[in-house]
Amino acid sequence: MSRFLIVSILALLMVSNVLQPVAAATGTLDQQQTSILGGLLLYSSPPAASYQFLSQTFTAGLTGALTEVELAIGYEGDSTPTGSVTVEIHSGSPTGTLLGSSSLGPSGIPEFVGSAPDVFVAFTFSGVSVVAGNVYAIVITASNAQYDPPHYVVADYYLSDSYAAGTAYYNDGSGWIDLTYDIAFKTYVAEPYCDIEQNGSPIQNLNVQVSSTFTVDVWIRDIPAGWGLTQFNIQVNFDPNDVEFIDSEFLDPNVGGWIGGGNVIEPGRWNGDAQSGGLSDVWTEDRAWFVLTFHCLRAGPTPITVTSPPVGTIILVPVGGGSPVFLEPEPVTVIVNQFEPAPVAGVVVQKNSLEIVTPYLALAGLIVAISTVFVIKKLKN
Ligand SMILES: [Ca+2]
Repeated sequence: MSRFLIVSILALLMVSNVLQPVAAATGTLDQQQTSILGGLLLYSSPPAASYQFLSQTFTAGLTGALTEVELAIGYEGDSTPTGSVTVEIHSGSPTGTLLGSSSLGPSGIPEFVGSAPDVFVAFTFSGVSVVAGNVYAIVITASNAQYDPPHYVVADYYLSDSYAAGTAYYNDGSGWIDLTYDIAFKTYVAEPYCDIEQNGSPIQNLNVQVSSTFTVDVWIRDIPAGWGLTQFNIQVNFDPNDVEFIDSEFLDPNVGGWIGGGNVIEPGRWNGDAQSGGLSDVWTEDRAWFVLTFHCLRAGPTPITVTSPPVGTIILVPVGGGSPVFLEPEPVTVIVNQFEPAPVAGVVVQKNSLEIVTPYLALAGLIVAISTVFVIKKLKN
């Protein structure tokens, strides 16, 4: 009988289902298996003459940045282990491509008493993207952590297939062996979302002087590493009684055969789209793609909402080829507060038509050129 089975069977004697959350995670809870009935020993005796490494596969339910993996992990024994624990994310299987890793030293992993650890410990990640429907492996290794106590234990739900979309593995040097049951884990994913910013900071309100113009720059930003933009479709909705659309410009990158354009397709709705010349001509950097110019018609608040159309149409493909993902950020709205200009030289300036903009601006010597930025972000705070 191998050592991991010994640990699991001992742990069966005491059942634990008390789950204590740690500090609120960044991102949305995606996949989880939180039943605990035992534990698997995690160790690597120096100089790694013997070891037992662990893995749990999962199928992502959300597309975005994997921000955290939580494991119910702890140590037991009379003293603190000296080794650290590393959690890696691999694509497909424990031997698949390494996507990222996160480590905690002994001080970051709590002691437990009883059958199995039941406190979930967060391992944080950056730069790891997951796609809904794809399988990933959480690979858990320990450095300089011994078999004898004090040692690390990772909680599991012994002998039950409690998570259908993945499985636990162990590796003691003879390869990854499917345990057919599951480790306790949680994954958190930050989905792409829209943001409206001014000078780099998110805003909900924008103050603009009536009869002035303002611009809306449409950016797509924070494209995940390893992915490229190949096509997108964005709409900007506004009240044509409050603001007047003047024009929009497609900011052609002049590489990759990109074509794009934008128009008002119905009153109060501007639609812009662009696509690369081919799947190998993807765009990977932060970039503004359109600039829209509006004219304020009358005083008062008015919403401007940026959306992606009903079907997810910000399309990314893996650099080098692969299946596309279709991102669909939630709409975002900014309230434009249009205010009356102060009288200039004792004359109340007229408003409400485009024609007066130029003389007014010339007279007052003022121009309100507020650049508002629409971005697709990877991480939600
Ligand atoms: Ca399973």
